[in-house]
Amino acid sequence: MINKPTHCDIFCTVVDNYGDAGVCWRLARQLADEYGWRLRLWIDDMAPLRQLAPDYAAGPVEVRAWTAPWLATDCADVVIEAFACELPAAYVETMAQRPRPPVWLNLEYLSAENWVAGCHAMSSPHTRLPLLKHFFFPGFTANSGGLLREQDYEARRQAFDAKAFRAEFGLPAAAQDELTISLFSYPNPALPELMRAWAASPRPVRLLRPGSSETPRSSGNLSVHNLPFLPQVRYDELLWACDLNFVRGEDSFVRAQWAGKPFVWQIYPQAGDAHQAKLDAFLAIHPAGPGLKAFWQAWNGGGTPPWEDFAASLPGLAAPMQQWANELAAGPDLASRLVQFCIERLK
Ligand code: TRH
Repeated sequence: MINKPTHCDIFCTVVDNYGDAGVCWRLARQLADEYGWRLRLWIDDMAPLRQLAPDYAAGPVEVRAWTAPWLATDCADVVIEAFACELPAAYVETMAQRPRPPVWLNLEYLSAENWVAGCHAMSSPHTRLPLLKHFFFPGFTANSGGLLREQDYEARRQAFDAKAFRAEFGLPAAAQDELTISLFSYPNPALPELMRAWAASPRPVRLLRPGSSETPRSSGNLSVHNLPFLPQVRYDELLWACDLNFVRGEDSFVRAQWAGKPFVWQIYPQAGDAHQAKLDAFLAIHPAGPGLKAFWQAWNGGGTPPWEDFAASLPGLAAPMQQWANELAAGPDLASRLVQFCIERLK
């Protein structure tokens, strides 16, 4: 009888960009670091991981290439398939051959939509084998799977030295009224107009673009700097160093919330505008007022983002953003909910 799961396999297929690898790596690292689980991360494309975690080979997670055809391997106590990727058929057979089947989880995408609470932790039996798959939904409420957040997050944030960070990347010390902004976005037709608004802004705007290969074009009151694509642990530092963060997708969106600073989310666009419901659902639960909501809607395809109004609302956003982060952080994080979920099923 297994009392404590110690061995976990996470399977990740990289669909595009960094989010699939980013979420899987973050979870794998946390389960290994904080719970002492023996982690294998099976991933079908190493390229994003090399950027997110250049030192991934140093452990504690064992990163394995997910090859086709699949090479037979033993099966873990806990098996996590990320974002409904399909496990190798031979591995599933191995799962079914264990005297006690593993806890099998499908880690889903994050959404603030109401239906998440009803679907989180639901199970579905395998059509042929004696296996049960559970759906694990990240989310913002107590009856969801929660959000990824490391136990040492607050300590790292407290220890962060913004001046040293700026110096390391060759940025001048922040002028008194400067607005430092980070920008991580999908191609966005609203950006050129926003850059014009920044150039014409009465306050100096310093725009930091991690991982950008575009020629930086400073003009008027806008200074643009390209930064390297930072290792994942250091991306938090960039968010802490800025007054306003533009983020996208899933993982950077969550990190911007932990940073407790004003942020603008560009949601991952889906066919048929399916993402709009997801955006609306988050805006409905977020406490920031109409200024932020109008700007976000515009940034996500709803016209020209009203920069002047939004800039005027920024000082008033500091408190609600931090309060939102505090409220979310008061609940258990995703890894601890997941561990608890597995322990209950392996008793
Ligand atoms: O890269 P993303 O757009 O990822 C995705 C994918 O498109 C995925 O298919 C989709 O399903 C998902 O979004 C919703 O955005 P995301 O999720 O923010 O992932 C980016 C990761 O890259 C995140 O872990 C933060 C990290 N990052 C760094 O580590 N350093 C950097 O310099 C930057 C800019 C990001």
